Amino acid sequence: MATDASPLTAAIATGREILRASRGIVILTGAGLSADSGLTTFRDPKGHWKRHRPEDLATPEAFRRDPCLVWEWYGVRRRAAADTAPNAAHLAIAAFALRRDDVVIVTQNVDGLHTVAARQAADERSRDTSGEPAGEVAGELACRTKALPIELHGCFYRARCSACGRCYEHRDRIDTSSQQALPHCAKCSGLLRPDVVWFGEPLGEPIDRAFGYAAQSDVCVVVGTSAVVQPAASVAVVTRRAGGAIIEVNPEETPLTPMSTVSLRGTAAEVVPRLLAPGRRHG
Ligand code: BJW
Ligand code: ZN
Repeated sequence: MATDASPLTAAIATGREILRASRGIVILTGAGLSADSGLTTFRDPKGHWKRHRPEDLATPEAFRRDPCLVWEWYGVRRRAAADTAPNAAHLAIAAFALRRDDVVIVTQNVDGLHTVAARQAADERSRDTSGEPAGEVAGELACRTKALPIELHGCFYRARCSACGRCYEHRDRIDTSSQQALPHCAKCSGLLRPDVVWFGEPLGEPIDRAFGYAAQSDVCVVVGTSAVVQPAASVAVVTRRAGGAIIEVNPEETPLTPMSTVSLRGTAAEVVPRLLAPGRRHG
């Protein structure tokens, strides 16, 4: 019988074996995961930072200087995310987190696609187990929660008051024609900003939680991040320093490659479903 003995297939088999023998798995994701849903990354040749300066769009100073420009950029990105869907890698990650009880998803992405995938995977799973569509029942909600990510850099479907800090779910179209037209706080009338983390801002409680899980995990699976932005990239380093393994999924090398146990050179949608698929001997 012919076998597919490509180096990638062999490396995926090694990765699966590591996962099978592991207890505690952190999955750290970045923009490359959503590239397979058609969203733009930051540092690739067609990435945001090749066309815009981060200082003009992703710092608190930029927002103070020109909030209309910053909201405009987030408006464009929100529309792109709303017009797409989780890809096979998002769905495989969510299904994996639902199957096991020791998986934590940590994302730098602000596009909400992990959350959409969590809902889809939970619906799928409860259809499989009960024969009925899940709907908004408590069990399905509890199940879906297992596949919700720790969002290190926030979420662009939330807005936060730049004066009082109150947070709002915010999916409406944004009128960027003037500062007065931008969304304002219902409580104190302060200007709302996207609830995301810009350069120079602290990541707060989510990074502490992510580091805590990373330190106790046997593996960190790193998908689609250039791993140049700190402290997010250090989540994988924490697992490695605690004696765990890193499995990297990325078409390109990154600063994490030299410390990775397995490097899977392919796209997220191509590799992750194969890495995380259920198997006879796989959790
Ligand atoms: C695929 C694929 C496919 C493509 N499949 N893969 C000097 C040295 C070190 C650190 C610093 C420094 N100077 C300043 C710092 C700190 C700074 C930092 O890290 N800067 C470096 C860039 C130099 N960090 C910060 O400022 C952070 N805060 C902080 O440190 O606070 C300290 C503090 C403490 C106490 C008080 C006050 C402060 C905050 C960082 C915030 C990052 N924000 C952004 C934008 C906002 C969110 C948003 O709008 O989206 O977050 S920047 C941008 O980069 C975004 C991303 O989440 C983040 C990471 O990018 P990511 O996901 O890795 O994407 P790319 O494009 O870089 O990589 C894509 C990868 O996918 C590539 O590798 C491709 O090969 C791959 N790929 N197709 C699989 N199909
Ligand atoms: Zn307010």
